[in-house]
Amino acid sequence: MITLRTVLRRLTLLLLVGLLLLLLGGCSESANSGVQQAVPTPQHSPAVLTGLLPSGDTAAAKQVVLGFSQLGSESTWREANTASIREAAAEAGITLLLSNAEQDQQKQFEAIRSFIRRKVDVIAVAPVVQTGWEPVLLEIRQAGIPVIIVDRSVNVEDRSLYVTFIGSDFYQEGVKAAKYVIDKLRHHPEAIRIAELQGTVGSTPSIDRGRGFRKLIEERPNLEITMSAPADFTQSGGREVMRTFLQQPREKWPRVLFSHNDDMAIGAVDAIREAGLVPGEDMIIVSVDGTRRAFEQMTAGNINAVVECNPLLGPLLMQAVAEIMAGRTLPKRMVTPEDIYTQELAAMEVENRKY
Ligand code: GZL
Repeated sequence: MITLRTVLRRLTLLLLVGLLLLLLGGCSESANSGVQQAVPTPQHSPAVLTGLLPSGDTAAAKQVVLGFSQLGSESTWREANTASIREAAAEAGITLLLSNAEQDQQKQFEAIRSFIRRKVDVIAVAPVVQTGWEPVLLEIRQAGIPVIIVDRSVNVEDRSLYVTFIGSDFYQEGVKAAKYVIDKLRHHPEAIRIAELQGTVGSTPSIDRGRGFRKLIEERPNLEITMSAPADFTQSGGREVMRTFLQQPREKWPRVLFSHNDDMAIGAVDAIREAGLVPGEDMIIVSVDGTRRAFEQMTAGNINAVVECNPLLGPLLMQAVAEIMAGRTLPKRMVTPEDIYTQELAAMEVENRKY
């Protein structure tokens, strides 16, 4: 016969067991909510495999879509830049929507508005020129999409319109080029005329390389920039503008060429040779970028020195995207490390060039 006492004892036991189970369940729940559980990494999310997203974040990891407005395909540098970004996106498992604006800022605006309509997770922009970006950056902000500026910079009052700017220190590139020229001609006190091939007018690299170069040259009374014109960072542009420089009377011909990029310098080499001069000897040539083609020209003796400007920004860009998607902050400025190479080093380095 079951007494009341027995019933009460069994009910109490049941209650205690239920309470215990409830507490254990609650702990594992709070453990889940308090600390990210290391869930098994799904094989399809390379972002985690490449360390872009710590495994603990895989619960938050989703197929990230990056809209990238590339300014054009004007040079060897640009082609390497685009390839680096495509490869890094594929490796990171990030879906890349890439639009080539063919050096037309309006086309960049159109591409960005299409990214907004498609509600991408992050927008990256390589701005063809520095000015005119506030309106479209405000549209992106109103859409609540984070922006990364890549390669070249934008002139905006409100720097909160973008998360970070990933690119080179172009002013220092100009300074390095000038230091090379000053050192190369240190035993030449006579008046030295310098020609300058500018890049795209209004672009950060052209503005800042020119400023950095002039800062040092202006301190040397015997060095003067006597010819300067834009050639849009293209090889054909460099050849055509150098041809016009050399249509001047011979006594006005420059002794030095400072070219804002390798492609224009390589085009200028053809024009210099057509005029009966020996490039690299009759005309000292210093350029910027550090492409394999420029190293080959240095090895051949046609170009004297090249200041490196690294186009391989893909991995850094994808890391920045991953940080933003993980809710972490980034420095406003991320500068790519660079060097300068001369003819003496070119033969050893040429095979190492990745672009
Ligand atoms: C520099 C980049 C410039 C390169 C050129 O970061 O914007 O544009 O120097 C390229 O070769 O066309």
